[in-house]
Amino acid sequence: MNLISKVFLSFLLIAILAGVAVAGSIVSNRPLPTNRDIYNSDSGRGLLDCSSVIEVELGVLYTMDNGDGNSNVDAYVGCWPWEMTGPELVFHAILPDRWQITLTQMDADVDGIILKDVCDEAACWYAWDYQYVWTNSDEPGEYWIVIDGWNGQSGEFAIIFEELGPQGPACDSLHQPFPYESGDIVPPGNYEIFGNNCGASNTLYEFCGEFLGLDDWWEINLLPGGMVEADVTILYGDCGLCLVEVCDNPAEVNCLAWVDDNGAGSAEMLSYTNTTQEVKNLFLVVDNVTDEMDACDGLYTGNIHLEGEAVLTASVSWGKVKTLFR
Ligand SMILES: [Ca+2]
Ligand SMILES: [Ca+2]
Ligand SMILES: [Ca+2]
Ligand SMILES: [Ca+2]
Repeated sequence: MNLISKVFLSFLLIAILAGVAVAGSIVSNRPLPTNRDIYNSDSGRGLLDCSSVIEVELGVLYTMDNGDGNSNVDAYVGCWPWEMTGPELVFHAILPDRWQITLTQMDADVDGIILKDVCDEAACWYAWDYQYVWTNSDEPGEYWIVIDGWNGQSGEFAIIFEELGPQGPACDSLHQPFPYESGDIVPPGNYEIFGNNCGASNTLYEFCGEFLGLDDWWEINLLPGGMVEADVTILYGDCGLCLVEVCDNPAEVNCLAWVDDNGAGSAEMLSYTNTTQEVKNLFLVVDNVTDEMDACDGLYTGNIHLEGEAVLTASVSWGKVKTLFR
């Protein structure tokens, strides 16, 4: 209940505050506060110490301790429901069109609070618990990023600010589900997959089910007679699956199968048998069912079950694939 509540609330906050310009991966076992006064109160404005901010250089990993900062702000009113009674460190950044901030917790549970245009806790634009936060539309500008300790905590953390390039076509960002070398025959079996559709592109939104969310792509080359069965769950969102034959031109994807039978948090399953005499170059598309273009709900898990054989004809390097598992 706690996890779901937090995620739900977090995305509600995103929608209210940021117009879904920022997509984040917010996952935590931390319970929601029982005292909501801190979230709704008027107290705690204008207290943030902006006199000694850390100037950000893109691409540099900062390993720091918020215990070196002052503890002036306990609440980010109307923006983040948790009591942030630990000390604050404030970063100042001029960010490019598309960017990503990665926060790694080490000794303590600190959170990131993004202030836009002005260094004032009342200007809270977005906040997140851990991992990375990135933009899926252009949001250049001047930001202050506060690293504050939840529940009085302080300790070491690492943070890096990076520029994201423009989103490429799906063919540039394929995942390979099988742990083999290019050209190997892949034996029957069950292969686990996981990913995060936030940060993916939205290549497929028509022609194969109307799936407006961001979509993540997996490549499967099926030998004649081979059968593939996929089940995938977007943990906190509504999953849709497509199986298509082309990754570079959405208008020619030739949709072989698609499914959206169940709601948020539930698995979707589809299967396909290659009844031709040719190797079929297939792409499993994990998509997000949403009313909003380019929305995403993040983490997903699933399985690709193979009967008969596939062959790995990797069209992208493992290096590129690995970068997707940041
Ligand atoms: Ca604080
Ligand atoms: Ca945290
Ligand atoms: Ca889509
Ligand atoms: Ca669904």
